[in-house]
Amino acid sequence: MKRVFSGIQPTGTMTLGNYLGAVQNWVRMQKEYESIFCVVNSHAITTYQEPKLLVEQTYDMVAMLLACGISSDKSSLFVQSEIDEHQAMSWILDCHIPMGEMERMTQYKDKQKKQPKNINVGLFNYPALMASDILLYQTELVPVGEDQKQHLELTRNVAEKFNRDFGDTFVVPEPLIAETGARIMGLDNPEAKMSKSSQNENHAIFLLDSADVIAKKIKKAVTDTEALIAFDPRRKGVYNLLCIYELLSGKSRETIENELSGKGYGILKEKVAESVIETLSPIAQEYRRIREDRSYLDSTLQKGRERVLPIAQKTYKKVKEAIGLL
Ligand code: AQP
Repeated sequence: MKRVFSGIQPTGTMTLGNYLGAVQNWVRMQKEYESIFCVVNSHAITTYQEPKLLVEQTYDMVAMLLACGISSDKSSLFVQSEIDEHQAMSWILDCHIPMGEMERMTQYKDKQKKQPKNINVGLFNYPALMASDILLYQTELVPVGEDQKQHLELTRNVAEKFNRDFGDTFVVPEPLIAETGARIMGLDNPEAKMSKSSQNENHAIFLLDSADVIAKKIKKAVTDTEALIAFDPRRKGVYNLLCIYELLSGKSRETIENELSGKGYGILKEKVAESVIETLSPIAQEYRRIREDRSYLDSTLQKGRERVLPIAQKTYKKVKEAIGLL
């Protein structure tokens, strides 16, 4: 089986974007691949996190992944900070990533524009830590959203450069990007991707939102004045809603266009809300059950850590030897 690795930050409640763009695919992948999934809490501290809240949000995310269908038997699920080799490897990769390449990363530039006062070196360096997460496990495939494609390219570049300079050390990973769902956009602003940490209350659907809240947020979603229902990526608001409906209903684009032809945006929004509520309510119910049981969460994480630690240690040792570190 090919090995996949992916991660999610515990920076808030999982959004529909995280679910449709990433986690739903991870659940499917468990059957086909040797799967390693990580709650990347060290990535989360690139922006300030209240310490006690970060601990709780880390457990929240683990419980949410399990509620979505990540299985501790089929996958290895662990928390990034519990394996020190991630940070250590990141420093070594830092020393092999050209400054210019790091400076080109668009996610850093976007975040820098949004909050120019709170920028730290860690945020700039985020892609090196992400590369170390992936390369430590000799990952073959990385299921990433469109937004992470550039970071994966950097990971591939540093792995290839390292292999050229020091001999074959890393597996060079390939991206796995789903056709739809690659990028779910904000309901309030279909130009920006849906994010956990947005401050606008109508921006994202969270997996723990009640049915009423979901319906209200979708009702307020930005559309346009054309009142024409068709999968046209240029009409971003309507396209985003249709993509969400497509992914959740499992219907083809043609079927959806026929079903909604001649109907108004009100009906479209009702259909989207129904499908979102139908998918999310059993997940929220399962989440509440699992989240209560801290010892189950701890033992699941322990099991995941024990499985992946030897892989990380082996790669890190190989890398140190290759570059002459005692
Ligand atoms: N809107 C999205 N559409 C599709 N995929 C998405 N992902 C995130 N947002 C969308 C994918 O979810 C996985 C986990 O993401 P993350 O939590 O590690 O970081 P992120 O991409 O920064 O997610 P957020 O929600 O935007 O978090 P904040 O607000 O904290 O920065 C990744 O595979 C990502 O591609």
